[in-house]
Amino acid sequence: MTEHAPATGQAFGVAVIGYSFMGRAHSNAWRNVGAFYPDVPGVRMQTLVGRDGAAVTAAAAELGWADAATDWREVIERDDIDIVDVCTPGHLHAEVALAALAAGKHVLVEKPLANTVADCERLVAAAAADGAGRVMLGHNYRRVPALALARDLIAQGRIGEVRQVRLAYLQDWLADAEAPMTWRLRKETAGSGVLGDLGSHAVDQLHFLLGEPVSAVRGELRTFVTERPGEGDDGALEQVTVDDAAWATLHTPSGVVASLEVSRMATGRKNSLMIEVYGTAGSIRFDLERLNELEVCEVGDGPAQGSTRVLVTEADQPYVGAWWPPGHIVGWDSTFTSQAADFLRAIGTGAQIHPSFADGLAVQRVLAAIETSSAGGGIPVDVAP
Ligand code: SOE
Repeated sequence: MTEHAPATGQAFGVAVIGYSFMGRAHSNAWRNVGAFYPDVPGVRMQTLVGRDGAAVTAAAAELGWADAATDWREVIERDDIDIVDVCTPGHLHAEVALAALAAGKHVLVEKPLANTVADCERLVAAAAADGAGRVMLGHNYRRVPALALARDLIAQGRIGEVRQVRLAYLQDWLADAEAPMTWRLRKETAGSGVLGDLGSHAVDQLHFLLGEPVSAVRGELRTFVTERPGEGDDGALEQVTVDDAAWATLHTPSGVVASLEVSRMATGRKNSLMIEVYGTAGSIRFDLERLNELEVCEVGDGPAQGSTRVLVTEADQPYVGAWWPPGHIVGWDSTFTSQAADFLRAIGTGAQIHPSFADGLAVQRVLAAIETSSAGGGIPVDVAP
């Protein structure tokens, strides 16, 4: 298969590995991308892959896939598959993505890229190898119109020199101590808890909005509920081996200082990624629970000085034109569709796409440094470039 053309016919055959929450969100994106982005190469929703044959067959029919399979190794070798979309638990990301790259496929991986720095480094090397397909990391919030606009405003200097950033990604689906174990609560499958799950999004947003890496951290991890009912019928308690909440102070080479707070026990917060960027000439505030809105403050004078609520729904604003008329807001799901469109466009043109695997490695190095700092009682830790 040449880099930019489907192996068979005029559409790229897609296989999604995994059919839980992210598998469903990605299926929705592959199903809708052609309708909202007719300019990108076409896709054929070929195969949905999962371990339970009956369950994945039912999910494939429900989500619009041509067929279902239980053996991802067989699927990624098929000639009718051009794109492999990895939506498995984190401990399988590297194995599946490396095999798909070796098979000459284009590869999209859900965040975080992998559970360890070493696995991320292997993926970066494989993606750079001759003949590798295009790759992309699924930090979908880069495709929220308000956050893409925020990045543009910062890059244009509209809030001046950035000094201070506040990041908090808060959910509460684990606030109940009786909420049962899942793969996300075991280190061997998730790598870490909320730090990798939600902290990876927040750190990637810091990199995205500022255009520079994190160079040093101090951090603390906390597990509030150390054991939960297991998934078996007997309800026996199982040890939680990952973090419930994490805090960190992040430093950048240009002198920006950011605070990071992530939790999946923040009672009342359902999916609140709050970002505040404070510059010398203004500031920006965003909350994912109000994802169509951006609060912008540009220092001025006169009686109207203050913050403005911008409803980011104008066709000339990032990632809006493909959707609806002004004021007809988009949803969380739209970010996956816009992400799929950018990936397909990059496959068609051969252009570099972000987040790349190198972007994922940069995030993982920050997360690993936070864990090292926490283990040392909050000591300052430099982040490898
Ligand atoms: C659960 O915390 C979760 O589904 C994350 O895994 C996703 O990355 C985030 O977008 C929504 O919440």
